[in-house]
Amino acid sequence: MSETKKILIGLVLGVVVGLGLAGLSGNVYDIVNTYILSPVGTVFLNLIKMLVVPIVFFSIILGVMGLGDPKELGRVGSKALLFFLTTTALAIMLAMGVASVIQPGERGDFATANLEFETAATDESSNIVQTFVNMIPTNPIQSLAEGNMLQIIVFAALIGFAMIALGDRAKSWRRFVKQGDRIMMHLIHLVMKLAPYGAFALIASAIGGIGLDAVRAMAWYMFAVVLTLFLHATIVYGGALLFLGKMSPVFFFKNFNEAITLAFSTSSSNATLPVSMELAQTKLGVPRSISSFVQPLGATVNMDGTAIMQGVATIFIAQVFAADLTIAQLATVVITAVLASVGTAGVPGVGLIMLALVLQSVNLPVEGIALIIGVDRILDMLRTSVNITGDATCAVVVSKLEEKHLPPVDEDAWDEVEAK
Ligand code: DAS
Repeated sequence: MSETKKILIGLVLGVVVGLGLAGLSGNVYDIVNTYILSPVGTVFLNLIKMLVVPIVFFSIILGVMGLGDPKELGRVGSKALLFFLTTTALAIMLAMGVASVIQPGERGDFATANLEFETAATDESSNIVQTFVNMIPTNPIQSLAEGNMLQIIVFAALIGFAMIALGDRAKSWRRFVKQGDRIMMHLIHLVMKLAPYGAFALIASAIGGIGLDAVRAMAWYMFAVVLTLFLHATIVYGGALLFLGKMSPVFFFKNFNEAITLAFSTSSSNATLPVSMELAQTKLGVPRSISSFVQPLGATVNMDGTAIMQGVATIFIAQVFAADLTIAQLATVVITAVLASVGTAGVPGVGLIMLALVLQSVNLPVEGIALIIGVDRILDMLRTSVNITGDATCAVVVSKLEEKHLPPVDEDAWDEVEAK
């Protein structure tokens, strides 16, 4: 049985158990979650996260060496950034359109909700210039230790360029990096054997903790988010794959679904990176030199699913508070959401923090987040799946656009024994 099928079985069982727990008293859920679900889910998540930094680090070095030319990296990076910013802007505009039609904030009584919400937002993430300046690490060991993805990308890319320049004088380092990458990828395969159990525990814990009342009260809001996520993935990504990537969307989703189920289980783009990069390279034909740069960059810079939640949530909260947004304010929402997503890591729940920034940008009450926080954990799973799908779609599109520029790479030649 395929890994994906095993994970899906884990997810289905987790939903059943989660719904069962949601119907029982809070004490039962607390006990089961504290002593079983949360530990199992956290162990699985931590095992994957343990491998993300070394895999991304080794993979980018090898990927940059595969490009062979800094100008090529500049071309790949600019195409990827253009794709990311365009699809994120499309995502949030689609979301605001769907929310304006469905009107989730007009359906249901939200006056009783207790609207206390501490804004944990920081202004740095909305300052895009600062974000790019901060990409340069002052202490790369600290960047690796903290998992600062953008700084790791810069540090690893510079090492890759140095190894290109050093040529045969860096042969032993090339072999070390290649072996390191092989070891990490083997470890990921070992950890992924636990994925069905981890997926079960994570979704049972999420659904059991939500409670069915919150889902009922927020059904229209959730419907608007899920519908927009589906439309964006099928229309925007499907169209990009077909017309730009020259790839059948059916082929793409058939070969990438293990990464999508992992993103859904973990709610973390970063944790899904090792699997999503490997599938892009081995199943979707994306060269490592493109995949290892575009997907880690996308995990941090590109969050279309998150932008969709923010678009729907902004309209929903505006409706609940009877605030009419002007065209200028809607444009501000689009720009703020796109910029806020640029410097934010792909980890669980980060979209909600960025939403505070978006609401503040148009003077909407940030307390409105208290209305949606109860169902956000489930929506986070779905939007993270869209986030990483967008990153992989970009990698397919850029590799198609770049295929005539990419030099042939013979990584096995790097393993040859040093000439005596
Ligand atoms: N969980 C985030 C991610 O990993 C997305 C979000 O919080 O919206 O992409």
